[in-house]
Amino acid sequence: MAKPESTHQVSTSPDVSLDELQLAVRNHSLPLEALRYPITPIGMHYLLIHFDIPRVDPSQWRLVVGGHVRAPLTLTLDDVKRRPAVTLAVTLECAGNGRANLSPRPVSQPWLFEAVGTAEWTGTPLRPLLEAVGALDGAAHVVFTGLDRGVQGGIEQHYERSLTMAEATREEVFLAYAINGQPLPPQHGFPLRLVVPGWYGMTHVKWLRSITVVTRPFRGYQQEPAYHVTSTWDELGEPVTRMLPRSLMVPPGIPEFLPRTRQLALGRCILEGQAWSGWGRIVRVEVSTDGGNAWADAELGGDGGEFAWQSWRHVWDADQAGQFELCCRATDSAGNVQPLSAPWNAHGVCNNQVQRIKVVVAHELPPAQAPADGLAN
Ligand SMILES: Nc1nc2c(c(=O)[nH]1)N[C@H]1C(S)=C(S)[C@@H](COP(=O)(O)O)O[C@H]1N2
Ligand SMILES: [Mo]
Repeated sequence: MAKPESTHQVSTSPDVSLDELQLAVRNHSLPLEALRYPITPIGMHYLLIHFDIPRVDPSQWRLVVGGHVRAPLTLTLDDVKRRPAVTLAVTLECAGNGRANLSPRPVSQPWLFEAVGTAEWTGTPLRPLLEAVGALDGAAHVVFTGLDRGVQGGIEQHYERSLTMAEATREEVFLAYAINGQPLPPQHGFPLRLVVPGWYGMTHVKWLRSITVVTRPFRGYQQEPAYHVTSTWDELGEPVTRMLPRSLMVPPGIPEFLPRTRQLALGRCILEGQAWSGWGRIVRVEVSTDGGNAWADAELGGDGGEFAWQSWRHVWDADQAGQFELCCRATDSAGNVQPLSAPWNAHGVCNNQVQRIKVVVAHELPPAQAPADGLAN
């Protein structure tokens, strides 16, 4: 196996490098206060783009569905839109979410906790399309290729990933051309992207140009060695698939500009957030106000749908002044519980360790500067 070059780095420095910052300013995360929306407004959804965002002329664009099939198809965007449509709320989370909390830090996009979003995607189911082209005997995998190109690990490539035929033909898998009722914006994969509910973000290939049925496992860079959980660069490890359970909290109170410590006045405080898992439903969310020693059950909110995050809330009686560390942790119906700290791995993926929020509770908030318009809020 060729060793990846550009990603074969870790940093022991607590500070991110300018190289990491270049990625971080291109690929933004969800502002945590956006957890208040069951469906993330488009510009608040996280973004991850490995190379450049392709500019696509929809009149020239085609989707080629072929490979080891009886009747390959070339579709225009209108052809895709004329097919049966589905709309589904799906939570997407980058597999590298949490990477920057690892030590040493694998050098890549330095996510903290918030590389997530939930959108209402509209598109056409994949299975009927695969049935229409008719996979031939021996067809075992489906490769999804994006229009975007670049160099990663010393290898020039299109962004592409595969699924087994069994995964690709699951009912909930579809090709999306709209998000929250709008055509996909360029950054989310215009004109068409794959959506594989429950799976980590790298699976949802954007700017699709082809879907190719193959007989052998696909070994392109983004499939292998990327997106594997391994503690050494010499072993491939286990492939990253579905999202591990995670819960996130809206930071309460008001932030200090830097370092974003929260300030809160004494009294009743509603802690709220969202939780999700690709392995089953969220059955429990617990909250701690002492850094993870004592836990209390949060109340689970309404059903956001099988593949969308679930809201939760908990009333905290902040009746003591002082410093607190708030945490929350989710448990899914498969019995997976979010860990307080997750084992280190070389690519910095699947780190679902609990979020920690520092809060200072004071008898009163520092005196507010009166708004210039004189209107008190
Ligand atoms: N073609 C293409 N598809 C891609 C990517 C990419 O760089 N190119 N990034 C992947 C990764 S790693 C993630 S986490 C998600 C992010 O999707 P979003 O930017 O729409 O939130 O897209 C995935 N699909
Ligand atoms: Mo990602």
